[in-house]
Amino acid sequence: MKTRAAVLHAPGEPWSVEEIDIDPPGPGEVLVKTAYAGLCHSDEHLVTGDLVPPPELLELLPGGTIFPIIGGHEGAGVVVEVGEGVTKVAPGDHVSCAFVPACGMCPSCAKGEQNLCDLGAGTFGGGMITDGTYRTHTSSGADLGTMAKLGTFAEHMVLADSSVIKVEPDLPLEIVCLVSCGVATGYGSAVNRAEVRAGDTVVVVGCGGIGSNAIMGAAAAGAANIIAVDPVQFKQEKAMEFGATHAFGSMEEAIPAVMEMTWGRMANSTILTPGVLYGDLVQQAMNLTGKGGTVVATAVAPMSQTDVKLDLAMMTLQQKELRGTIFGSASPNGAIPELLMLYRQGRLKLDELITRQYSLDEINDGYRDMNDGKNIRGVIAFD
Ligand code: CXF
Ligand code: ZN
Repeated sequence: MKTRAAVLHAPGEPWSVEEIDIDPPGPGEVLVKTAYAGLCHSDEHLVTGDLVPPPELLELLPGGTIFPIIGGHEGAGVVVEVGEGVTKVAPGDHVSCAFVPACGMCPSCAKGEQNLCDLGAGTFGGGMITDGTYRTHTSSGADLGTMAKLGTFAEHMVLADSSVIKVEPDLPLEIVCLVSCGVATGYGSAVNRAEVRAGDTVVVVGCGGIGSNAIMGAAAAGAANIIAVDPVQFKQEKAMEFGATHAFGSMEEAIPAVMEMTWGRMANSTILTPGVLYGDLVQQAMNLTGKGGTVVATAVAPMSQTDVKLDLAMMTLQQKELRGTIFGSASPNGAIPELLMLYRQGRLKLDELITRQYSLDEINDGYRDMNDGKNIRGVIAFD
């Protein structure tokens, strides 16, 4: 059938909203009518080229490229049709999307680390998780890839059943959308990866769609001091609404205050959630973090970047840790229902994350607003 999607044909180009062809779901797949898609910075990383694999990796992919690609890896919708053998969901079910699929059977899934599911290895390039072929095609018949095996910037999606999580039908689908990347990633960065404990001092660097949730995660874990760092005044103000206790424009400016509030011991953890993670931010985060503390690298860094500024001797001598995280180190099938339960109880301010809704045709306006620092989260609302 025909549907509409925002397609990126090459880095540096705008999103092209066009009619595409979408096939029926194959075995183990589901057809979803998209309700909302989040404008996360990670899709912008495709536009800037930061998330485009380097040539030595690209040449291993079928066709040697990830383009053209349907963007979007944060989304929610309603199941329309299921393929052969699907028992996890049925038509009419409301689902959240998982940008890391969970097969439930690989060693990572079996150990409760679904965010590291072996199926996630093929997030970039190639076709469906199920059989490697494509369900989406341009109007001229070329295969169309999907961001993180989802492609939520489309009115319809054909997804592997390992990429969807059934949710309660009375929950607002825009909220079900947000938990699919930003909320889970930010909240989990604090709760699971930084392992924030009651009484901790936590610094969150970058207070957009991910950092705002890291602040809420730190607050939920009982942090005593939550220091928000963002150059944009509006984001600092929102950070205080989400539970930050202090806000500063830069890491450098935050240093004296963190020193004073911790009697010189510095933060237990610093969580890096800026729009782009550059290597020179790591040592700045280490400087804010005390002995035995943890720096969590959550934001996506350019794939071509291999240099990091790091005082390795002090990291060793002060027993600090630098930790990466994907999906907030949580299991999508466990975390998404939990986060939605906290929302239902009024313990997570998720409505407040959405700054503005856009139509699919307005997607480039949405990303311009994100880049201009106007949005905590913009979402595309489908009909
Ligand atoms: C990203 C990481 C790269 C794949 C898509 C999701 N994480 C958060 O936005
Ligand atoms: Zn994201």
